[in-house]
Amino acid sequence: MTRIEHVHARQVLDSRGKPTVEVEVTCAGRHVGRAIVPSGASTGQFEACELRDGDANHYDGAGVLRAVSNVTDEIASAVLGLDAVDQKTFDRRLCELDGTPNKSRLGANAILGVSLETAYAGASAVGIPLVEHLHTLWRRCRRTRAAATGAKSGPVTIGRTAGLGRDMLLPLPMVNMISGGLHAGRNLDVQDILILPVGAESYSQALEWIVRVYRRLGRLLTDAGCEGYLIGDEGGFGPKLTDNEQALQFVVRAIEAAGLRPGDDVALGLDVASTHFFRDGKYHLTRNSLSPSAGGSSLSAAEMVDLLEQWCDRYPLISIEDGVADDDWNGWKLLTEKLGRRVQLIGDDLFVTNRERLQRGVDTGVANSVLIKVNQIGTLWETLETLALAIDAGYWPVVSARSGETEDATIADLVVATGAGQIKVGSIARSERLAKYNQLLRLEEQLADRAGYLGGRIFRQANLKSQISNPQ
Ligand code: 2PG
Ligand code: MG
Repeated sequence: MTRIEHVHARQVLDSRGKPTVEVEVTCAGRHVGRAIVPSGASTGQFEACELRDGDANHYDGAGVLRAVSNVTDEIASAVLGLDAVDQKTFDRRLCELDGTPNKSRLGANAILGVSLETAYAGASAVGIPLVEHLHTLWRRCRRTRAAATGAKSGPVTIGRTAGLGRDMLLPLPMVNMISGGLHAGRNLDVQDILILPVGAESYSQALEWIVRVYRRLGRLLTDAGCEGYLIGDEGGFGPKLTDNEQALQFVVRAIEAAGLRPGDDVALGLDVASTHFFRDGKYHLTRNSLSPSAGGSSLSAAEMVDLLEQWCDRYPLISIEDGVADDDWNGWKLLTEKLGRRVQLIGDDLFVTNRERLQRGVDTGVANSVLIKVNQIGTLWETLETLALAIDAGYWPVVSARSGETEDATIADLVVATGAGQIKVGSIARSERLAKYNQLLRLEEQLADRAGYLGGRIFRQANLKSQISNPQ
């Protein structure tokens, strides 16, 4: 048993210059790394609560000094002496101490910092790298779940999720090329136009293709007079375009300019983040000129789904996140009925990494994939539990960063350790993004044959790719 001896926290800044919580734990007389908490801009209303000071004279109210003192006072006293290796008991203690359903008393930012940092302490106590320790925790979580539910410890849906979640896997990266929505001053309605290098044979090859496409895209945008050098919060280009669909066309052209085949080598993904333009039961699009048949700029859920279907017909799209809003369960049902056999439908704002919300989705047949963000739920163990539920239910997990990030690269180790199969951490510009991509390169080298790579085969297993039509 390795007991927590000291917990320290401080306020540091994230990639948008916004304060966030950094935590350090001392075990066996030494510091063991540090964890820094990320923060979203397009946050879902059902996420765990991020505690901000609200003092207008200090970082415009965004300070986290209360969260920091919650760590150093109440949380530190409660966890001193606990075993750093027993993450489940540790995280339960944190949840009980907070006592609210959404961690609003102590703050999910305070709690997550301590939870993640304890994983570093646990790894150091056992004397193994973080990724190995997380893999042990993941296996323990799946065994616990299997014992509780009577389910076999392994994917229940053979074929669709074969290989996912079983062993360590380098992930298929889903990478932001063009940023819109809240991440780029609402230049576009859609928040992210992403690429998935499904034809790459390894993680490092995937990364090289991504960089190639990104560079070609910058040149194409610049040549077209569309500011191919301005970048959004996550490092994707933030051009002022007249239409959402124009962004898709630019990315397809960039893939071709990179000498790669749209669809077969590199497919497209979207994070529509539609919750953020959903009001009074309508989806209010401001950049929709190319699709007038979809019914103008204020669309019903059915028209929104039709628009997404048209895009799937015209472009090699294989993944759509938050195509409809986080509380539009009927819209989600419709979307899943129309496109669920054809594309990956990711619930982000919809599920907020929350087991109960994901279970509702599974029970009602809504979506087929879930975004996993550690700070949406607030502890590592709960994150693992949601991942385990997703894998058992045949939902593809995509581990994701936030738009406000730091040099903390824990999620790179997490995605490999759990074999989740896919990761989304923004573009390949900005160091808080590269911190994760580079850690994955290290893990690829260090783990060698111990970690597999399914890459785009995840999609082939579901026979999705054969249904993707070529772009015009
Ligand atoms: C998302 C994330 C990351 P944010 O919507 O998926 O792209 O954005 O962190 O702002 O919620
Ligand atoms: Mg999202």
